[in-house]
Amino acid sequence: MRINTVQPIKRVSAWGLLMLATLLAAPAQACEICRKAYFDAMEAAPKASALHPEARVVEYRLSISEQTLSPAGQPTQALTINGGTPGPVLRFREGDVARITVVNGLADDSTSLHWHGLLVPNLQDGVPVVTTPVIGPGQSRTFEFLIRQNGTYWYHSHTGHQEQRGVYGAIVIEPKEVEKLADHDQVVILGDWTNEHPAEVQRSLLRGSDWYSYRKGTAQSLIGAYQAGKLKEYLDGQKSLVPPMDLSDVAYDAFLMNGQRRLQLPGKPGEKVRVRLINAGAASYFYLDAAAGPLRIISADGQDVVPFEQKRLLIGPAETYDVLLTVPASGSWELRSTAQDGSGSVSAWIGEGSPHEAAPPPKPDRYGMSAYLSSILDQIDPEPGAQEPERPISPYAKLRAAKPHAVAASHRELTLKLTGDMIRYEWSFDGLDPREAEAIKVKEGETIRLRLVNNSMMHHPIHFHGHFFRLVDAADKDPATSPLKHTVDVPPMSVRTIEFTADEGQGDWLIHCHLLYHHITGMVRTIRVTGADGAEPPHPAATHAMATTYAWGQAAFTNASATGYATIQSGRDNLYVRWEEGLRRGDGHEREISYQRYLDTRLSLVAGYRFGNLDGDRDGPFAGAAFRLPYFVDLGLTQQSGGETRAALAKSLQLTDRLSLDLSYRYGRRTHASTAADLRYLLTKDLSLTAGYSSDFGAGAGILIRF
Ligand SMILES: [Cu+2]
Repeated sequence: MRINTVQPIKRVSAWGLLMLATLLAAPAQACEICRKAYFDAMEAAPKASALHPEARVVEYRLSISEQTLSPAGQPTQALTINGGTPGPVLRFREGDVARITVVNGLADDSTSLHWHGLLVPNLQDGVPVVTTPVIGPGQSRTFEFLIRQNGTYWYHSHTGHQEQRGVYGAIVIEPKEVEKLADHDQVVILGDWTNEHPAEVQRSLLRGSDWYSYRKGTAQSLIGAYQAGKLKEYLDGQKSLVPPMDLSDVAYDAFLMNGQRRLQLPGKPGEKVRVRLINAGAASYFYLDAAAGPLRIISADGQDVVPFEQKRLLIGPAETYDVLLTVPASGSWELRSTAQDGSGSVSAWIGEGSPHEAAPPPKPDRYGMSAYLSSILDQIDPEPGAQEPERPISPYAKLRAAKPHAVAASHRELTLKLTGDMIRYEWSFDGLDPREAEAIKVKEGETIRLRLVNNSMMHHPIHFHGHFFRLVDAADKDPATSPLKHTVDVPPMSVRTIEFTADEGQGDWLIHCHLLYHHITGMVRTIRVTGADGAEPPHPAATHAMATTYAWGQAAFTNASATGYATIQSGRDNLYVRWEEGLRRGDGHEREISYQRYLDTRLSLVAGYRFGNLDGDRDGPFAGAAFRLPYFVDLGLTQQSGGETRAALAKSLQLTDRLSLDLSYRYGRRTHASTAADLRYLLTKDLSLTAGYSSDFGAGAGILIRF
C-alpha cells in the first residue's frame, strides 16, 4: 500500500521539477544569447594596457578545478584555485594594469570571478550574464583593468555556491608610495567550511530543517524560553509573527584562516604586525579578539581610516579591515576569530613560545532578542564616551576617512527594504523576486542616497558592485570624512544610509546581500546606470538569477497511517503533493496535488485537485487561500467542487530543542471535524520519531523521514 501511494507522487514531483526547471532556465539562457552583441561591442574597445602603455602589466593565471581536500579534517570535494583554497594572493601596486586569465577546469559547471571592491569597467566586474560572459567548462577568459586604488580586497566566484566550496582569494594593492607601518604584513582570510554540499545546505534551509540550530545549540523553544524567564518575550514574538533572532543559518564543520584550522604568523617581542583581515565566509560574521591587546584599525574595505582602537571587532561577510598589532613580549599571541553565533572559532598565533590566549566573546543569549535590539540602536547612534559592549556591532560609529573626500551638493533619496520570509527561506529586497523586479535606474553622474531598511531579524551585509559609497550616519556629521565602503552591515530591525555617485560608467551593477544563501534565494537587485539624459544603455536587461528551484518533502510512517508531503519551491511558487493514508481496515485516504502562490508572507492562493474517500470525502478540484495568523498559525480556506467547503488550522509548537508538537484541526461541510496531534522528536537531520493521535486514523507511533 505504501508503495502504491508514494510512487505516483514521486513521479509527479520529478515531472513537475523538470517542467519548472525548463520554464525557469529558458529566460536566463535567452538573455545570455541576447547580451552577446553588447559583450562583443565592449570587448572591441581598447584594452587597459593599450590605454595606459606606460603602466606595468602584472599577470596572473587562475585555474579553477575540483579536487579532494580536507579543510575540516575529513576528505571532501572542494573547488580550488591553482590547486588550493584560498587561491593565491594577487599583489599589485596602484597604477599597474592587472591582466588575469581565469581558466575553468571544471568538468560540467561554468564559473566566474568577481574582483570584490575593485573599481573596474562594467565588463570586467565578473558577474556572469549581467556584466561578463559566462566562462564555460574548459573555457578561459582574460580580464584586464587599470588598478586605480590601494588597500586590501578579495576575489570570489559569483556562480552558484562556488564561493562556499573554496573559490576565493585575497587581493593586496600597495600604494604608489609605500609607507612601512609594520615589521610584518600578513593576509588573514576568514572562511567557513561545510562538508555538506552547499546546494544541499540551501535545500535544508528552504525545507525549514531545525537541524542546524539544534546542532549549534541556538534553537529556541517554548520550554527553553520559560526556563530562561523569557516566556512573555517569546510569546510576544510569536504573536506578532517575528521569527526568532538568527545570527547564522548554517552549522559549519570548521572555521578557517587562509584555508587552515590553525595559523602561525611571525612576530618577535616589540614588532608590529599588520593583519589584513578579509571575511570570505559565505554565511558567517566573526568577532576578532587579540591577546596582544586592542586591535588598532587603520583601514576598512581597503580605505584608510583615522586609526582607532577596538577591543573586539565584528567583521561582516565581504568586509575587510587592516589592523595593527604589537607583539607585547615573548611567546605566542592568539588572534582569535569566533563565529558570531558562538558555534566555533579559529585562531592565528603570532610569534613562538608559550601561548597567550585571547578572551573569547561571551556566548549569545538566544532569548535575549530585545536586549540585543536595543543595544544595536544605542551603538548606531552612540552617546559620547559610550563603553564598547561585550558583543559589539560593526564599529562604523568610530570610522572616519583618513583623508577628506568630495561630497555631492545634492542627491536623490531612495529606500530599499531588506525583506524575507524566514519560514519559506525566501529573501528579497522590497519583497520582490529579482526575476520580477525592475532594475533601479540611476543617471550617470547622479548621486543617490540609499536608505537600507532591515525589516528582518538577521544581520545582512549589503555589497554594491563597482563603486564606493559613503556611510551616512544619524546626524551626517562631517560628511567629507564619512567612511567609504563597498559593503555595509545592516543589523536586525535597523537602518543604514549609504550615498554614492554613479560615476563608474554605464551598465548594470549588482547590489546584494553577501550571505550567499540569501543572495541565491533573491536578495539581489540590479542598479542600472543609464546615460546622463536617462537613455538606456544599449543592451537588453539581464537578471542575475541563480538556480533557485529546490524539491523536498517528508513522510511519516506509523502503525496507524502513512502521511506526508513533497514540494517543489521556486520563488513565490510551490507545487505540492500531500497524502494521508489510513493503514487499518476500513480507514480511508486523502491525496492532494496543488499549486500555491505566496503573495506575501501572510497570504497565499491555492488551487488543486483532491482525491478522498474519508467520511463524506470525494474527488474534485478545489481552490482557496491560506493565511498565516498570529502565533504562526496557518489557516487554509478552500472550496471544492461537490460542495465541500473546508477550513483547516495548523500549528507547530517547538517544545524543547528536539521535541515539537504539530497540531491540526479541520472542518469540512461534508467531511465534518477532524483533529490530529503529533509529537516529533528530532534524531538526525533526516529522521525524527513520531507519535500521535488523529481522529481519522487513531493513535499511532513510528518514524518521520525528511527527504
Ligand atoms: Cu541577507
